[in-house]
Order: sequence, then C-alpha cells, then structure tokens
Amino acid sequence: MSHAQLRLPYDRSTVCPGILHLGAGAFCRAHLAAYVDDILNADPTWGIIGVSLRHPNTRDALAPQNFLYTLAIRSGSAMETRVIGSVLDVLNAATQRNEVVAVIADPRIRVVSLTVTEKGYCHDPATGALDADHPDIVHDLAHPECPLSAPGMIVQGLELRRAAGIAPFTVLCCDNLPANGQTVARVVTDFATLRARDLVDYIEREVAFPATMVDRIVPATTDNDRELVFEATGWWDEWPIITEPFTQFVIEDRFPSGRPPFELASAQFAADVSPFERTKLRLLNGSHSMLAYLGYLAGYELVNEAIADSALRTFLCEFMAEEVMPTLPSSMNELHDYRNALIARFDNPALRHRTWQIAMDGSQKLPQRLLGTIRDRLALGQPIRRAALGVAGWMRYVTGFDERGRKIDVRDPLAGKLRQIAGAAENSPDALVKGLLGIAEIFGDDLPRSNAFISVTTEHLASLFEHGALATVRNVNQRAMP
Ligand code: CS2
Repeated sequence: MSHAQLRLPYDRSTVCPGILHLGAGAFCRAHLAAYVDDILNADPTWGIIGVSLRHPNTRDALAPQNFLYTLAIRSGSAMETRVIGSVLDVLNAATQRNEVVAVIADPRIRVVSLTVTEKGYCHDPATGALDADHPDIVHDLAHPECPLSAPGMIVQGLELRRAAGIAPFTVLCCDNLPANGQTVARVVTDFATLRARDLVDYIEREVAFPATMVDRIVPATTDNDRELVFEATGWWDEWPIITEPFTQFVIEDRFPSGRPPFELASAQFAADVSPFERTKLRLLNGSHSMLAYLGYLAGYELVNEAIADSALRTFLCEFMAEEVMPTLPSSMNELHDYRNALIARFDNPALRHRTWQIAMDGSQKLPQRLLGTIRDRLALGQPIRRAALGVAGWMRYVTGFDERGRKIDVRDPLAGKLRQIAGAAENSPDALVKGLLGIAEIFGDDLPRSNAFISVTTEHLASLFEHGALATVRNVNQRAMP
C-alpha cells in the first residue's frame, strides 16, 4: 500500500495553498500541519507550502511520497497513526529561490508562519533586537533578492507584494520565544530599517504579527521510529513524525487578511497570549532545560529516564512549585494541575526524547526559560537556589566534557565563544561564572552585577565540578530553606 491510496478526510485535489511556512521541520509537521489538516474539510484554501531554509533533506524525503507523511502519536505502549496531507510542497530556499519568491508573492498566501527555532530570528536574545552583524543578515542586506534568513525572506516577500499591489500576509510565529509576535515584528522592522524607511512605515501600518503559544513534544525521528511506523501501518515512510497525545495552540486573533478556522481544530483564540506563553516557557521549557543539563551530566540519555530519578524528580517539582509558579499569573491550583500533567508528559517512555537534543542552543533558550524567573525573584529579594542550579548546569555542560571526562558535542550558535571562555577558565568556578556572565546576549548587563545571582551560581558550579550533578541536586533537595 502507498500513501497515495490512504484516505484523508478531505479531497486533497481541491486543496490550494494559503500558508507559506518557514522551517518545515518535525515540530511544524506535528503541530501546525496537524491543526491545518483538521480544518481542510471545512476550508480547503489553507494548504501549506513549506520552505526549508537550511537542509534539503525534508524535501528529498517527502517529495517521492507526495509530501504525505505519518504522524505517530505515542503514549506508553499505545500508538495511533494518522496521515497528514496539509503540506502540499516543501521548497529548498537555497536551490529553489524562484519558486519561493513566486509563492511568497502569490495572493492566495495570506499567512507566513515560522518554526525556525530560537536562533532563526538572528536576534540578540537578551534585548530582542536584530543582530545586524549576524552573517546571514549581513548577506541579506547585501543581496536582498536572495535572502537566507527568516527576517530577510519576510521583508523581501512584503516588499514584492507592496510593489505588486497585493495585500500583505500575516506573520505567524510558532516558536518558543517570549512575546513571539512582538519578537518577530521587531526583527522584521529592524531589518527593514536597514533597507528603506518607507518599507518600515508600510510594515508598521499594514502587517500583523499575532502572538501564539505552541506546545507539543516532538523528538527527532530515528530509524527505529521508521521501522515501528512501518510495522504499524504497512507502508514505508521516509520521514514519519513521532509525538505525544497532548497538543495546545493559543493564538492572538489578529489576521487582517483572513485566517484558517483553527477553532474547528480546538485551537484557542485569546486577546492576550502572554499568560499562556509565560507559563509554558517557564514551567515546561524551563524544566526541560533543567533536565537536559542536569540529566545529561548525571548520565541520563532520555528525559523519561532523568525524570524517573527520584532526586531529579523532587528537585524539578520543587523548582516549579517554589520558584517558578509564584512568578506566574494563574491560580496555584491551576498551576499545580499543569505541573502534574507536565511530569506525566515527561514520563512518557515512548517519546525517547534525548536530553542532548534539548540541551542544544542553550544560549538562545536560557533567557526566556530560566533567567526571566530569576530576574523576577531577585527583584523581590526571593531565593533562586533551584533556578540558579539550572544555569550552573548549563555552565558545566558547555565546558564540553561530562563528569567522566568524555567529550560533549555542544551545539550552539555561540559554541566557539563558549569553548573559548571555558578553555580560559580551566574549570575554575569563579572564572567560568565570570566569563560566561560576560556574554551580554544571554545575561544582559544586570545579572552580571547581581551578587546574589553570582554567589549562588558559583557555589553550585563548584559543587557540580566537585561532587557531580546528582549529589548537588540531592544536596539542594535536603536544604529545606534555600
Ligand atoms: C524543548 C522544546 O527542544 C527543546 O528545547 O524544550 O522543543 C519542547 O519539547 C516544546 O517546546 C514542547 O512544546
């Protein structure tokens, strides 16, 4: 049996493109594409054209199967599969520039959405401003007609549409960034400012950047997953996507050029997305990063293995309840339910989500996941013992050697700088904390001046070097008062 013979709940031949999606990776295929798939029966004008900015492999894998793929929803030993048909095509920005330009200027496209990960915005994570020295931005300013970066591509698309008298698209950010609509609006306007003033006026007047909160855990697909999906469905899929049953999509309802009827797919529309987003970034993603660094250092390859360790589990539950939840707007009862549900999601053994995968790009993730909590608490003179251990865990991780002296493959846009600082510090906790806090893109200019933050982080880092991650976590758990 082939994908083509599988039945979709809509007639795919009537579906036309309405969304151009930048970053056609696993997350978008498990999240946005599934929501769109659910509404195509009601409105077939919202098919997705994906664009890969970096890697050609998505198109290569999906083109022979007509861009259909399996979404395998796994929980414990249960697996449910469905075929997703909402992705009509995936283009490679590097080799199919003319096609990308044609689609971005196509009046049928009314939304340009993005999952390009934190680093794809080419911004300074501490301030949100565009990094004008970023090599891709330097390139795109010199060659605006063949952009490499997401901001460059959006601005070029808007410019083409303005010149052709076509209404602009709405820009829908689906990445885990704070105030993600505002963040993408900022980099796009900063980029346009470096191009032409009238373009900025046009963007400010005409283009909407609604904020979203996106949530679904999607580990990288492995060969073993391919085999499992084959066994379950009877057909070979080059790139199935594995995910969990839980999914959430909260969207600010600001789409001047129209939008998909996402409410039919149980997405939520909200006037203010920020409470949802802050809760998710600080509780889910903050805990994920904690588990990634401390779990990896403790020798755990997978999230569910790390969370099964009673010391890490206690630590994480207390980190959320004692330090994060008081900084959030919802009621404590709701937050406790959210936390318990999260722990259950982390426990899911079928996901096989690697700590190493989550540990990637820490320089882009720490500000919104841990440092916001730390800043809010420091401002009120409250203890940050647990949150600071997450930061110390990251510092220990980026030395590039684990607790047994084996090399860690540290992936981060600032990896070179991190390596250099760690090399110069020679495992001295004081020097390492001082060196890393000097990276203003991560820590701003306030945290390097906070004695409370420096002393507790240095103390933790010394303990991580001397006693290791698990002993340090146990020690923090045992101290009733921080
Ligand atoms: C994870 C996220 O890789 C990571 O950094 O924390 O991708 C996480 O799985 C998603 O945000 C869940 O919605």
